[in-house]
Amino acid sequence: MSHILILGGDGYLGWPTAMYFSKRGYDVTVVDNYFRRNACTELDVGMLYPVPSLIQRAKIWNELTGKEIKVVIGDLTDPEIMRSLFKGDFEYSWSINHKFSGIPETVIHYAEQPSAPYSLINYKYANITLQNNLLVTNNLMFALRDFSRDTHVIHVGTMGEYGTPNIDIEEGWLDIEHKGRKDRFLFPRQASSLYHTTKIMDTDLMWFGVRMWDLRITDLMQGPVYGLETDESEISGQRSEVRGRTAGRADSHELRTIFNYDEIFGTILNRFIVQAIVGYPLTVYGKGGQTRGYLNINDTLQCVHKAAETPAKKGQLRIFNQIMETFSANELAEKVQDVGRKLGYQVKIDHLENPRKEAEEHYYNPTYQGLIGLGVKPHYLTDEVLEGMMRVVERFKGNIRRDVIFKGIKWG
Ligand code: USQ
Repeated sequence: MSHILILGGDGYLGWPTAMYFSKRGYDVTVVDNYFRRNACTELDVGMLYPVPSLIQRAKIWNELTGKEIKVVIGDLTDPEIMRSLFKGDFEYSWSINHKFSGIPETVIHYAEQPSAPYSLINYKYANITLQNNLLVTNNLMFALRDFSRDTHVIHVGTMGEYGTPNIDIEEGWLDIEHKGRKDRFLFPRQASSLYHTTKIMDTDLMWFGVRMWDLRITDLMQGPVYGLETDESEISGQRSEVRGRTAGRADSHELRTIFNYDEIFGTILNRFIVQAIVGYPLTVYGKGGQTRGYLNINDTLQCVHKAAETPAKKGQLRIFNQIMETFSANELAEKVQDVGRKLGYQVKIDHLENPRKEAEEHYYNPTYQGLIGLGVKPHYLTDEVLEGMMRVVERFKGNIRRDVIFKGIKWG
């Protein structure tokens, strides 16, 4: 059984990824320090529903499927904790037999502060973002150098590394001809937040590790993700039935991922869905021409799986653009408005003064064929998908806090 280590296994993507691989027969270990949950508590931003601890979720998963997701609670900015995961001299926070699964064949690295607005609240949050993201990545590079150069790392980067250049965006690399000579370089990167800048720096650290130590790394340049259900999270409905409760009640989401709709940790489409349900005018920033590449959370899982099945070669930094389609903020708002209206919601669209410093009208033409070439089958943003999200969110309407939807953290 292939051992897969998921760094940041409690987060929006980490926990669904853990269940996805566990269901497919991988031996899964997750590590997390509850950074995201603690930040949500500290900043009082709320979540759509309460989520059991990582340890509780691993126990529920085991109860339902008989499968084991091993849990380590620890802070990966501590190099000794990172190194212990490769040496085996650590304590599981939860596991059935507490037996080391061995050096992982694959590491999926999500253990980062993921919010652009968080990184620009003030210098303190900027420093937390820089320290967390860069130390975790650097600790991982050195652990690989010292204990396991064959392990394949899948890192989730961001399309925001490229910014919005006035030329087509390639998948990671650009061939340059200069004064009659040619070479291949990382595609120019110019992020508009400090969070996105740490992802550029991650790419540079990993590219260094590949050049110096022949590491094998896949960097996935992901766009904003939407969605709250995956096949595996829906198993939890069965548990409610087993317990004699009605499936679909508020207790049937125990394996569902962390879902934020606030300005700091919520991404645009997830936010718009919640706003539509609670009658809050959709918060389009500025002119709304900001265009990004989007993907369904189920496609994140497929992409990471395909990347794991076909690892990068030794000494290769392989980069894919992980998006399935592009939309402007206005297009997303109009889609949510249309579907909301069909469901009986009066959805208004607002254009707020943009708290961010970003181009509101720009050229955007990224290439994103690589992952589809590996066999990923995209889920597109259809009316049915939007309706499905609204149907889930409306069950938790009573939990939605209007005061956290927009605070206006200024970037400029
Ligand atoms: N936007 C609005 N209204 C909102 C929220 C966002 O108009 O209420 C606009 C933003 O101004 C931006 C776009 O929507 O132009 C996307 O914003 P977002 O908050 O959905 O995404 P972002 O801050 O860029 O970050 C998110 C994730 C991050 C990931 C990134 C991918 O939080 O972890 O790396 O998406 S990307 O955007 O491609 O860099």
